[in-house]
Amino acid sequence: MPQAGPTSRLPARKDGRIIIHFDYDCFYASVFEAENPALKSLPLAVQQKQIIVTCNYEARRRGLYKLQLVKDAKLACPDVVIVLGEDLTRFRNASKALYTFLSRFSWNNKAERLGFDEVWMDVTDIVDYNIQLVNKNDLSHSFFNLSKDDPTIGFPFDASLVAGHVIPDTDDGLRHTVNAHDNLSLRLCIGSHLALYLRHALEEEQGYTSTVGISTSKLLSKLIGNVNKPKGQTTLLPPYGLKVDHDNNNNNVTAFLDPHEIGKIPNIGFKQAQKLREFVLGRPAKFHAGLIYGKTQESVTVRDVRLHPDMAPALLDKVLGGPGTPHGVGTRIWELVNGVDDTEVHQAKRVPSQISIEDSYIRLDTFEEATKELHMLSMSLIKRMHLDLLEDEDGADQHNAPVEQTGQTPPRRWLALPRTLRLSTRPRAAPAPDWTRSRAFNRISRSAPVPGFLFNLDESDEALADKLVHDAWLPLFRKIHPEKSGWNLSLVNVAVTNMTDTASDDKNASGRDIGKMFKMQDQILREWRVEDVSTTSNVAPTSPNHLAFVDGPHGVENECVHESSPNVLEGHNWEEDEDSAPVPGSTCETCGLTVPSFAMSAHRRYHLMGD
Ligand code: DGT
Ligand code: MG
Repeated sequence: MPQAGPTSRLPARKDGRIIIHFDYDCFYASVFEAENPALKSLPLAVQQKQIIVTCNYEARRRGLYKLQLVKDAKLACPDVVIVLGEDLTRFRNASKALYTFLSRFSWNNKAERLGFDEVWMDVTDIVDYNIQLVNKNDLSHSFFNLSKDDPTIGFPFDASLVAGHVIPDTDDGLRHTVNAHDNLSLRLCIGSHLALYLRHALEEEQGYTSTVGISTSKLLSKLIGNVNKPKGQTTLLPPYGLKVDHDNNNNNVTAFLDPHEIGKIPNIGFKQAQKLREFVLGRPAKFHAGLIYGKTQESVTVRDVRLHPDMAPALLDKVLGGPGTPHGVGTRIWELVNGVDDTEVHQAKRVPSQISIEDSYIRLDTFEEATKELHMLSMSLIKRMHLDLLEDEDGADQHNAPVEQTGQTPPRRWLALPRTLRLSTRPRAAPAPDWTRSRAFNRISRSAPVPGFLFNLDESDEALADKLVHDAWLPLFRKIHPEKSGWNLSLVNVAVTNMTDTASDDKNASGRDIGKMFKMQDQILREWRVEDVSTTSNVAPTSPNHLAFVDGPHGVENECVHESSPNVLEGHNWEEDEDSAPVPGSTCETCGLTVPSFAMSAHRRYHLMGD
């Protein structure tokens, strides 16, 4: 029996934190502009395959938009400058540099990236420190301390007025005046000034503009930021209210969230949103109509779900449940539609939990071609390993320490050592007798221990890649595809996973001295030995479908799921970052393009608009 009444079970919202969410404006285009500022005044678009993945605001002013077909973009704006964005290295590096820049302002190190272009910072400690220092009788003449140790580091600010936009809007369009005796109001106001400072610092010192949201959770800060794009910031004002009521009196959180289409709520996945639409409408939602955000009768809002009769976690469990559904899904969704999100902003990770490189192919069906592709992927993998997992002996990591002008590479050491290699392929299904081809999403994977030579820094990348292909990838490949021909691959992914941190001094770390490590290599590798794992080995298939390994939210591997599992392509997940998710990401069911996981929902909307 579902528990009764939307007002009877109210999730508690903790408003103790102040969280800032950053989304860089037209990120890929901005990376090219930062490299070549002359591009700033031109309409600039970044192309991947046949799609404009993003464009700068000059291009948007001239009618271009994200995820437009290249041919349409050229028609709309014949003088558009198009740059190729297939190689993600420059975006990854820019993303890391910006993240490092922002993290330096953090005191508690709680700065977390989502994909390449979003960052959350939990600035509760900085705000709480500063609130003690403001004079409540003279808020306008405040000084923001950016350091606890040095009171001269910071900036003057007016703590009586929130910086930037607010929701709800002020009636007179003027800046919102803070009630000095409302603690949450003052804390959010202090957070808004820090956000303004950081936004300007990002622009002036790094050349990137951003769109920022300020609230008390990851969910609310991300969504409120979207309200004023680009180069804007928005604070969700109190009262946040713990009471759910139909008219949203005294509750700016539900008043703000309620009009959102249910599929727009981060962490509510694509298929979950479809189930919720169906449930509220009482009939299957028309797939296409239901997904054009805010424009059709199929649009089901947060309010429709939240205030549905009998709405409660147990009912949501029933609506969303099924095989493979994570435990507690009903409670989680119930909380989200009520604006409750207590998930933490994770502390910065020094090293990724896995490094994964992949490419997709129209046709890859010969052993020779596969060998060539594996070599290319290995070269990228080795370069990424060196960038992300090595630091100079003096402690600078490779992103901040380009090779010296002298050409001499300073001595380097490994920050972390991956223990497992994983090869995945995605075969295309054979055509049916009528020559139609069903779309295949299932990957097949095999794993093996990382061979010790991969950590040898004296060999060239080329030589290492060659050895890796012959000693590791090809044996795994033959296990996945024992036949010399007869297959056709749409994707190949190579990855190193299962990182062992060598940088910390605790007793679990393997020690950071690479010289010592090589001496101990055999011993260490024996300890790491991982048996070759087959995707089908630990779960008996219940259908003729292949089983595939997918990457879990924490870069967890070797989770077996069916091709049709609802979790494979579910929407945004806070826990996912660009390093732990395979790059570029998941496969679009419609066009087969590989899209970064964080961008998948936007990509799907693109198809729906175009169809
Ligand atoms: P914004 O935030 O609206 O000013 O524009 P962007 O370009 O920052 O867009 P955002 O934040 O949705 O995505 C960040 C980057 O991710 C973007 O610059 C390009 C890439 N991206 C976004 N959507 C897709 C997609 O569907 N496919 C691919 N391949 N890349 C995408
Ligand atoms: Mg962006």
